[in-house]
Amino acid sequence: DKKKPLVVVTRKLPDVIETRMMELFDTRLNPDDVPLTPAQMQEATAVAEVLVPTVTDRIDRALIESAGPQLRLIASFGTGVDHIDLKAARERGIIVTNTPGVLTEDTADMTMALLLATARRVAEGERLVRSGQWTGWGPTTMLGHRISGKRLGILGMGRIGSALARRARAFGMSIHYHNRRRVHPELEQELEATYWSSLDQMLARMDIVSINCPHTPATYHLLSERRLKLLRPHCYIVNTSRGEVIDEVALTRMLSKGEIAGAGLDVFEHEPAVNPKLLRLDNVVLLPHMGSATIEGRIDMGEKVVINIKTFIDGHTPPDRVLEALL
Ligand code: 8YV
Repeated sequence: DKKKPLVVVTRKLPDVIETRMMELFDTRLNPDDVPLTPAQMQEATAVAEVLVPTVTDRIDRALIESAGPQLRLIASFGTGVDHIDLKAARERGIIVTNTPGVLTEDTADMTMALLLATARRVAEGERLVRSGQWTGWGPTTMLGHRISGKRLGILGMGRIGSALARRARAFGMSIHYHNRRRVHPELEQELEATYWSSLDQMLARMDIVSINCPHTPATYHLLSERRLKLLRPHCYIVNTSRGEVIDEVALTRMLSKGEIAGAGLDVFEHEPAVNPKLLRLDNVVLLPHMGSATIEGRIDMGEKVVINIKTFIDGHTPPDRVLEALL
């Protein structure tokens, strides 16, 4: 009877997933749900055959190079893989997998929620009622902007971008996008989406811009200060991708000066730290990275992790292997 492989999980996962993992593998869980310290991560990678990290774990080159030779698979619980040094993993022959697809709809829903909350001042209104300072309805108070008939510019037309486009279409918005590659004509037609090969030109013409691309070296600060300045002052920004895609300091400065109308942010450059200047602004809606946070989604993600590990252990290529070239 072959010894079960040691799987080390860095964060608390849904109970059903943890139970399944315990059945299938020799699993070491983290019941406290406090992220492992760097020393604990070192210890984990020294013994694990399979590591199951999340977005809060930094799997950098130093950690990968100091890992024991038994580490063969990093089965990340999440879709974004910017916390993992893929090149270092490849050089060590370590396979990396993620959990794409199962959080697409949830993240698109949250993007729509943030878009609406930002343009229609939902969070601000809620704060007003809770504060006890609400003096009653007024014809010119708490006015936001209509979203129907407006132009939504989607930066990154992948799975989540397309799911957002479908929702925004139903809200009467016109869809525009920038992507490295133009999407399939059939998809473009279905979404009635206009492709902009020039990001700069698109930015200058949108009413709302949503970030839906992954964070890679190529997208780091893609919305730089120079590009943010191309936006018209009534434009809103929504980000459910990664904070690093926007220059947060420049964004904060422009939001305070009213050079951008508002922002709905689910992600930040230095999570969980949030620029204190952002906290003082009323024209921003700030969420604690909860784009994919549904009970159903977390179970789906966990099931994907289990399948990836199981397939790998059975000697096959796991279905969600991440290849650097495709990012
Ligand atoms: C998760 C995410 O919260 O999947 C991602 O890329 O950002 C979120 O869905 C996180 O990844 C869990 O590891």
